[in-house]
Amino acid sequence: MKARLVYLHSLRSLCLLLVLGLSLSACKPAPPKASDGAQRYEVKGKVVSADQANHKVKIDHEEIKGYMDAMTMEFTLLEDWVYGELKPGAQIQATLVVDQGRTWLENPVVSSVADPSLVGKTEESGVEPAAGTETPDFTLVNQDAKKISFKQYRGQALLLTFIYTRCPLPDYCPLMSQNFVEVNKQVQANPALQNKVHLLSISVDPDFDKPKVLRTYGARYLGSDQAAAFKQWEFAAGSAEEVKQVAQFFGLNYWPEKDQIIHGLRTAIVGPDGKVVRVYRGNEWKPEEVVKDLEKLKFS
Ligand SMILES: [Cu+2]
Repeated sequence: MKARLVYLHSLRSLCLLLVLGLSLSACKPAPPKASDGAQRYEVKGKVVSADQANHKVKIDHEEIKGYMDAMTMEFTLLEDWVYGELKPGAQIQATLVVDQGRTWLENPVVSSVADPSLVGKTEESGVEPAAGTETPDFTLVNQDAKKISFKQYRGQALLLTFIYTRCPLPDYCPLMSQNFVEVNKQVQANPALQNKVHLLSISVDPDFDKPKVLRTYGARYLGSDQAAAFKQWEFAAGSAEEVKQVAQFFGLNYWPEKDQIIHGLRTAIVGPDGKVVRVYRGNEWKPEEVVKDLEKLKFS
């Protein structure tokens, strides 16, 4: 899981670094020429420290398949241009070349994405509303650029969660959306819940997640009959202030960092009476659990 995560982070900065790498290639010291017998391994890990003068970077790396176990060690890295990016905690991915007793890193891809453990920290700080708390009539803007307000869902259960479309962490927003797909499937297949549950994914990145972006994102998760599906499951943002208010109410903290949003996770059921039923923290809740909670609700 961790490997996938680093990989995705790296992909995001790959293009940028390629451009940067090319434009600066004139002043880049040439890495040693590897012989035909050189072996190459993928290294992924976290930068511990970097020493540009000596061209060394200390990396807390994952297992290097076929070469060594996970550990913290120093590697030779000759590309000067990359040192500006090598802040402690940055994610790094590179190819380790082992050639006639010498080793060095090639093709480094660095992402200064905040440490995913930061995301975990945001989980602890927010305070959720207690069950029974009346939900204010928040307003947002959905994927069709239509204003929506929480009151319009009265009479139905509202299952909401927070995401943002560019989220690169598979265990976070993409998982929430995948879970919603599953909940929605079970709800539609359940006569007691069909048409009684409305799903709402709220973006914490309203500057980027305009209606069109949300619509495209939603379409990825909805079935073929999208017109009907968007009626059951909306994707919304709004002004930064509108989003903030909803998030704060549900105890969700988030803040932008570079082109990412550092955020916790909150998923909540608001009952047909507009009162909070339950708030799930983090990413460990299961679709079945939510469906069970939905089944306990009384619909008039
Ligand atoms: Cu996310």
